[in-house]
Amino acid sequence: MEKVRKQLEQDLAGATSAEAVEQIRVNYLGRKGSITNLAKATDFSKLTADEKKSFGQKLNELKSFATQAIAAAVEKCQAAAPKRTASIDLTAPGLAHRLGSLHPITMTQMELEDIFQGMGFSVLYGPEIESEYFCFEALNIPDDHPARDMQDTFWLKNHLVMRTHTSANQVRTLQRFGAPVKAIFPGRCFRYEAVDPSHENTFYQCEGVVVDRGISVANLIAVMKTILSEVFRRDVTVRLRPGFFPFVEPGFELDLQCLLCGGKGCPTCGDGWIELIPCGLIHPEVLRHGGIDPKEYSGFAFGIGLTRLAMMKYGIRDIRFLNSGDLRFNEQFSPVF
Ligand code: FA5
Repeated sequence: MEKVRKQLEQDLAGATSAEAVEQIRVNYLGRKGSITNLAKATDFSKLTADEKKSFGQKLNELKSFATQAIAAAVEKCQAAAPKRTASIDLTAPGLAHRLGSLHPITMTQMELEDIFQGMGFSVLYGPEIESEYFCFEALNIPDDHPARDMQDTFWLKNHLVMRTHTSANQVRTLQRFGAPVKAIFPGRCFRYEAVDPSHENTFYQCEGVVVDRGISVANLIAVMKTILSEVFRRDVTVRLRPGFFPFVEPGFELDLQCLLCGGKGCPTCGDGWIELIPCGLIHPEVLRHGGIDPKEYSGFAFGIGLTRLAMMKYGIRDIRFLNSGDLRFNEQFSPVF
């Protein structure tokens, strides 16, 4: 045991790395190590009881000496090892976090809200699931009216519908705020549509109403012109033609010359024109449903095709991209935050 102990001390004195000390530990205390072997190589049957006891004690002392000496040697080696330099490169570019981006429809809606608020309009939001009354009846579209076929939609129980147009919010607004009132209500609409490059079953409109004394078509056209020049910030060509909607009289269709093909005609617009903003003077019957006296007040209403406006503004040729949920598409339009 004395020999083994001396040899161990010598070995440890010569070890200069933690790895070397580990090898020494295996050599002495491992399964086949010299200290372990001491017990195996001893024929205990030849020893007296006292000798066995004394041998056992000494062997235990040697083991604990070896364990402590090895631990101390490891510590010494670690302390002597050169300090690791920091592995952080402070000049390396940071990790980019994907923060997300705004959808082109959201950006267009936010921009419209901003512009209209600047002109003194309130921004209101109506329910997407609507009563038949607000979606049709209050807008002069009775049950058997052909206009209902033009806006076929998804019906729910209890005569509720997925609203086909944001016009559903017109009479809600008139009833709630009375006259005078100036408000827009952007939002999602739903129709049972054959989907193509310019028609979706789920799309956005931005409705607006202005009711006051002496409101005329001239006011309507002035507001529409201002909106278009603010949104596009360049000259765009529009045309105004008569349009029929049971809730306005007279009614107009304001079309935008397609900005994708310059009016030549393309798969998105067909004939070079995009139907963008139907509008007109609010029908007296609608004012009455809103609790407003048509002899005292008049007003105009418009329903901007917000999704199509976004397509024109951002040069999107197919409406189906907008609901695709494809981030590669969405991220092209949003500013970096
Ligand atoms: C209406 O929805 C009327 N409520 C608009 C209105 C408001 C008229 C106030 C008068 C006064 P229309 O069905 O034409 O009208 O739709 C209005 C606009 O929404 C269209 O010009 C078009 O730009 C857009 N739009 C309509 N259907 C779809 C569709 N399936 N996909 C994408 N955009 C659509």
